[in-house]
Amino acid sequence: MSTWNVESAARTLFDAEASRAARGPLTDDWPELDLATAYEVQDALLAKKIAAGEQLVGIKLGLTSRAKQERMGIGSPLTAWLTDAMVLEAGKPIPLGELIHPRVEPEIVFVLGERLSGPGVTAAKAMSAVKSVYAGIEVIDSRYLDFEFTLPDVVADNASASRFVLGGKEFAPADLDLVLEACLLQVGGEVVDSATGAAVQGHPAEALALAANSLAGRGIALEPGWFVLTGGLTDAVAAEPGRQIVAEFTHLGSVTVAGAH
Ligand code: 0L1
Ligand code: MG
Repeated sequence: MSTWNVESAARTLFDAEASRAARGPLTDDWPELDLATAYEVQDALLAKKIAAGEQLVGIKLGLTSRAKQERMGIGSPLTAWLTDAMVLEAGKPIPLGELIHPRVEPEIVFVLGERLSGPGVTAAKAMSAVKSVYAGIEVIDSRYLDFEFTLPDVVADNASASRFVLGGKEFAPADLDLVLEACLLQVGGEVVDSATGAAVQGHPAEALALAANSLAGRGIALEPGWFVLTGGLTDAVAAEPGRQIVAEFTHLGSVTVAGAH
């Protein structure tokens, strides 16, 4: 019988992040770890962050696009927590010295104006709860060696959440067609990937509805003011010292990050 439990798994992942020491997947040691228990580990990890002084500021979805699902070899979207410690101010370098092996991906980000509570949330209902839309970049940093994990592993690890940056312009949802909103991902001045908002579950509002309905299964509603990262539009690219990465959107504007030297 396994000696692992929710508390020991959460402690292990919390310590791995704090000490910048990647480890093998939890499921190598705890093969019985299932999805429901993995979300309990994720919640216990959040509790540790809050006990350490962080505040909950929203949620992220992960693996909502085919590009991300194919790259990570996992076909199911997932949700995870965002805290204020993950906010990277625009123009600030990615603090590589605090991270393990960060990667960068472009995202469409919502800020909620109303509470959103499943089940039964449709994309239209989800969109009506959105106050603002932003261009965004997420910096992910798996606590597992080489970003290799199963679905329960990555759920337990808070979906590799690490940092996120918002673009400088706020948009009303009614002013945008997010299905057609295009994004070019540029590294060092060269376009390396592109996608439109349709890449995220057909429409980023579908991802938001998915999050509201899946969190409802755990008795959780999405609160006004929360950020919602709807998931990487493209595959992620590695952050390196001085390497400039730009997510340039058609209407949302552009977001630039660079790894600290
Ligand atoms: O890429 C990963 O580490 C998987 C989880 C996060 C994916 C995402 O944020 O879209
Ligand atoms: Mg992401």
